[in-house]
Amino acid sequence: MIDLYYWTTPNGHKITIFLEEAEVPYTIKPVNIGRGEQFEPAFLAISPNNRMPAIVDHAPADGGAPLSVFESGAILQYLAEKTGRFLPQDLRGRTEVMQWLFWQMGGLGPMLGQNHHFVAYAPEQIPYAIDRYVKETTRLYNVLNKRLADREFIAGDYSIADMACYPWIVPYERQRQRLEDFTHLKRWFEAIEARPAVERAYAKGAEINTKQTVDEEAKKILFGQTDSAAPAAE
Ligand SMILES: N[C@@H](CCC(=O)N[C@@H](CS)C(=O)NCC(=O)O)C(=O)O
Repeated sequence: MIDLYYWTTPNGHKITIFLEEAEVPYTIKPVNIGRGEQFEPAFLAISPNNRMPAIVDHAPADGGAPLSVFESGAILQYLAEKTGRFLPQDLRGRTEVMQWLFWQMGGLGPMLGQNHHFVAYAPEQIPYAIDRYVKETTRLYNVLNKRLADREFIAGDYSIADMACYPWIVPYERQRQRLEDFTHLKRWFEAIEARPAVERAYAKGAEINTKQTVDEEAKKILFGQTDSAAPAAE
């Protein structure tokens, strides 16, 4: 029912986690971003920002033509609304989940992405940049740790907010963090890691790609993008 345009990165894993948890039938369409497949016109037609993940729903609720969605937060929201799972319907519960989902999309993801870039991928080690993003990562981990001090999951029951945050904590060592320093975050992380659907999601990823995504060729593609990488307006 759902085509998932996917590669094995934290933003990709968010969606396989949801689909496995909700047991929605889906087909993975691999988009090898390290080889430039995100620039193929057919993919850009559904994801104009040349980023995965994206989905195409062949059976949308309105019964109309196939519907595509890009941006992992929008995809999680769409799938939650479609299935009625992992997003409360009452005003307060829903608002709670959505604000943490947006926190992940606007803060945790982008900042930890910069951490990965300057710690692991940048052609030179820039102490100022490394320090800035490692410290910001620690600050965000602390925010999540505090949030989890008196609750099992980030917002009410297990939700799309947890699914959005978890894959970004998986590379904690590379982000120069120690989970032992964040007691509540560690407990939450280990509980999600042990969920069968999460295990299945990561196993699916391992079937698609066993190599490191960012090799030397990928660096040229991913980090050499200029304004001309975006398709020009007609
Ligand atoms: N805000 C977007 C970010 C997606 C994103 O950055 N995807 C990366 C991999 S994690 C990508 O496709 N990169 C390809 C590129 O940079 O050309 C989302 O959450 O979906």
